[in-house]
Amino acid sequence: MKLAYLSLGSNVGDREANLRAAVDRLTGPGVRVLRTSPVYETEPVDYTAQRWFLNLAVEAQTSLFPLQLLARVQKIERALGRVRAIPKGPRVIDIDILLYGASVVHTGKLDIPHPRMAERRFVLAPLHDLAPALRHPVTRATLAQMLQAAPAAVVRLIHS
Ligand code: GSY
Repeated sequence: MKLAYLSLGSNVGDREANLRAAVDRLTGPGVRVLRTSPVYETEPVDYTAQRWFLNLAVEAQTSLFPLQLLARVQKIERALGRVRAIPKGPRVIDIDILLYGASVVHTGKLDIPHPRMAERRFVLAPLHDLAPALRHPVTRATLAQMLQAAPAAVVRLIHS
């Protein structure tokens, strides 16, 4: 069993309902959601001319291997109607695997820890709410340290 942390985001349609639907679908064979973070409204990064996102983080216990977990989240993204129209553009749901225990994974399909998590306040703020003392398996920085060092970006707490 591993403890995995995932980041979820939505900026199309009923963003909150999309997040809830994705969290509900995560629990299933081999995956149990233990905790979800508060929800944040966050300014878009990378492709900025789009609606603001709602983001949250999830802590889940899983017996799936990383690529099996990736297949599960991609299935949920497809089921909720994600279409990859514009790269980094609007999406009904985006689910990223951030951490998988203290494992480091590099395949052509998947990199864990998520390679851009240190630059993304929209990832770090909700993740920090779940596990402030957790350490990045490579840099050994705590999430509290990472959040403090992350580039400025607006992340607004919506509700717990
Ligand atoms: O990588 C996740 C999708 N995404 C987001 C997001 O979830 N939140 C914010 N604030 N900006 C984003 N840019 C992308 S791409």
